[in-house]
Amino acid sequence: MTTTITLTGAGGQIGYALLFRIAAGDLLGPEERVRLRLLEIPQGLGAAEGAALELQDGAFGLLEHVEVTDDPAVGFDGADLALLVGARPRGPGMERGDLLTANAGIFGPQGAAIAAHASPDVRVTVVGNPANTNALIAAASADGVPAERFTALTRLDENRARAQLAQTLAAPVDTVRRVPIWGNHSATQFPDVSHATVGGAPVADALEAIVGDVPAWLDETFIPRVAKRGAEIIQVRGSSSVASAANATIEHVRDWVRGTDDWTSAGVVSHGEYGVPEGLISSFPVRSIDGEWQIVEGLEVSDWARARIDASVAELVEEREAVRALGML
Ligand code: NAX
Repeated sequence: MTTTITLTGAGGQIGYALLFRIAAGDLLGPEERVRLRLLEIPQGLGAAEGAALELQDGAFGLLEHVEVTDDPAVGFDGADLALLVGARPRGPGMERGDLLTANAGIFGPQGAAIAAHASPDVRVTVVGNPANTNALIAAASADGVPAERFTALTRLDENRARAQLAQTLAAPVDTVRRVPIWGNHSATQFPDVSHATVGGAPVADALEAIVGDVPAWLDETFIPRVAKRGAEIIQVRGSSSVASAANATIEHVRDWVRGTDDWTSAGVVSHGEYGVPEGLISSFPVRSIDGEWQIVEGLEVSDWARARIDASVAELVEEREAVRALGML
């Protein structure tokens, strides 16, 4: 079998980190061949073409074909998976409204091109920021494609949260499970340890033995550390997260296609679950079953957690209102 994968922003940093892992079979396994379509803007074509030359030099057995283009109609032609990584970064003096407008101008037309040219069961993952609202705009512009086919990446935030917990508990990271992210991929996100387990036992008990006052530790240490990890990476590394973002993207798409054995996190369309207004693309605890994300329902949400979920969802509502006010939804 061969899967056609479109990657936007293929000439950028995360694109460069993603391409070689996809070609090596990390996304779809060692049996599935891939066709890559690299969509860039004219200024990014050289970098994408260079990456395509290096892909050729990798002599990857699973890689059938690579096409580089700046035409969305060509870029999304027959796409089974679309990874929307390219976005307009916030430049000096740019207001939030300017950022939303610039990105609406990218994700609206890309959503329309996906509807017109991609495979009917295309799965879209938005990485480019503001990821949730960009996914909302793309979904709204993709006539005939169900909104469930559009998702935003919050897996990196979940991985950061699990890694912080593992470090605090001195436990292997793969024994820390069920740490969903709620809301927006932004500083308001809520990494939720209420249902988390370590080695199958509740994390709360283990945490109390180590940090003492768990609610204070969550508010003052854990939540800000996870929510501001992107800024910490920029400060230490001198540039934003790249390989960890590519890794999370691989895990998100792989789980969507192949299924999960436990919860994870993804920005998916709300049908009103947990009081999140219908139509927003919000992060939830999710499972992937038969190739579809399903929101984990029926979880008990404390008043403390509720307030944090509501704050992040309020930001998503504001972003939606701002895009609507610009006439872009
Ligand atoms: P780079 O600036 O290195 O690359 C972006 C690439 O996108 C550039 O090559 C640019 O030419 C291209 N591009 C811009 N507009 C395009 C369009 N209309 N069509 C096709 N390509 C286009 O950024 P990079 O470090 O790769 O980050 C990419 C995006 O990921 C940014 O928006 C960033 O904020 C976002 N991130 C999202 C994360 C998440 O967890 N959701 C985490 C990592 C990252 O911060």
